[in-house]
Amino acid sequence: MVTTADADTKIEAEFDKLDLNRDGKLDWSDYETLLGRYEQAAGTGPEDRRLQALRGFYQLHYAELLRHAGASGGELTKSQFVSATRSLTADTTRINAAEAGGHLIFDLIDTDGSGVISQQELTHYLTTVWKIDESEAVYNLSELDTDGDSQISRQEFVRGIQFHLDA
Ligand SMILES: [Ca+2]
Ligand SMILES: [Ca+2]
Ligand SMILES: [Ca+2]
Repeated sequence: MVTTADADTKIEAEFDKLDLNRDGKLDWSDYETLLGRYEQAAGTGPEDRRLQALRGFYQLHYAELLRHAGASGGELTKSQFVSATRSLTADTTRINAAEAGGHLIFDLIDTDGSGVISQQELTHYLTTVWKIDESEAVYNLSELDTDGDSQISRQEFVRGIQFHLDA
């Protein structure tokens, strides 16, 4: 059983990940930085439809977070982000953000369009977008690869991402 405190710790870690300029606030400029990294990882330009879809997703998701936080300005503090994420996760009248985002991100990581993510594709994504170490990327694949075939299927990825965010 996952406690509320555990869930909050995960959401706080998510905030730290997203606050890319490390100013303790989440605003749209952090998402722009993130989208720029996705563009770099994809090796394409802003005309890439997968990137456009991801931008649209983040815009919608961020607007929903602001709405749930009751934020008057265009930024969120960490505590506002935590409560807004919890309330958004509980809001079943909206799309399942983790699932929708997971599919879009999968499409971008699977650069050769094979329908599965290889270790090479995952490492490229994680080191470019999230600036994590290659060894950590290897660990991440083993975490997501539930059937042990050394690749991540779409289902494994989307389920893994959801668990990561919702649990
Ligand atoms: Ca920030
Ligand atoms: Ca692939
Ligand atoms: Ca697998």
